[in-house]
Amino acid sequence: MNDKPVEVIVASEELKASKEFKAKNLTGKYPFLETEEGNLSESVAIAKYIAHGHPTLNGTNTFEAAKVN
Ligand SMILES: N[C@@H](CCC(=O)N[C@@H](CS)C(=O)NCC(=O)O)C(=O)O
Repeated sequence: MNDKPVEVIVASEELKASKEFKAKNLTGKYPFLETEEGNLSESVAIAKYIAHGHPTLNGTNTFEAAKVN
């Protein structure tokens, strides 16, 4: 994930109302992340996905990792 570009889209009401977007984002809530592996919702799941494998975002030891969680 660290070396992949991220495109941030602030969804307009028109985009949110589109059939294509509703099919991707079943909950209709934000944040929402599209990845090559599939789509994710829930902010904590998205944050953990982004932080996975990063040298410091998940903390540098078990205690820090617990604080992040
Ligand atoms: N538990 C979800 C809550 C997501 C949520 O309620 N997001 C709000 C915005 S903060 C939302 O999408 N509301 C509907 C909308 O904006 O159309 C998470 O942590 O991601």
